[in-house]
Amino acid sequence: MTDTTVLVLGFEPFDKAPLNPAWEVARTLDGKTIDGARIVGVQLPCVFGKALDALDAALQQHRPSLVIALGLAGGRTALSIERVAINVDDARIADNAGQQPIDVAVATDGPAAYFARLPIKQAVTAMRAAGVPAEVSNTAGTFVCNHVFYGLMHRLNTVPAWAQTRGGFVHVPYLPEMAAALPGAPSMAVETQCKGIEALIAAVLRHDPEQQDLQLSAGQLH
Ligand code: PCA
Repeated sequence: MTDTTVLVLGFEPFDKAPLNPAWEVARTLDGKTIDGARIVGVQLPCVFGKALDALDAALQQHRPSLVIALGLAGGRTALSIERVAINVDDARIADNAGQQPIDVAVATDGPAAYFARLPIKQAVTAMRAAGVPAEVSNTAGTFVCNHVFYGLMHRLNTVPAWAQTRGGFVHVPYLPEMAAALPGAPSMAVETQCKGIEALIAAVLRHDPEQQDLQLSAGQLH
């Protein structure tokens, strides 16, 4: 038996879309085991504030060693591991509860930004080695995804219980069935997205947190 739990969070559909690949991946991975670690998939509401309440409940219930939050970024061509979360909500559209905060802090007592607590370049290398398009992204936007990413990193950095917990955020492309209605839009099958997230989780679990991430430039990542 293992006591290592990996929490994979995936948003519910938003902006009138019927599906969100983030949740499709999280629910597909729920219950799997990777290198002895148990995956728990949890859905997040696409609602400012409520999404962080759901994150808090999931952290309390599952006490994970690793948290990977997933969200859709339509238009991306690869799984995008986010490097940095910023302390601002600035919504381009309303969330699923009709809220549209403009230039509001995620946490009034928090710093401007947090980096992901993940070896992001090691993870990109592992995902590509598994045959899945992956990249480092330097912006998670300013909508509910960045809100959750920042909220997650704020908790990992300020709550003693989560001082050793690793975590970060991955934006995922449209599913092919979504892109079929959006001619020209890039997409990735849910099976491929799952394979990439599994490779990321395995790479993070194998990585010694005391060790530096790979020092590779974008051109050297392979
Ligand atoms: N993507 C949105 C919010 C929920 C999701 O899956 C975002 O990128 O902020």
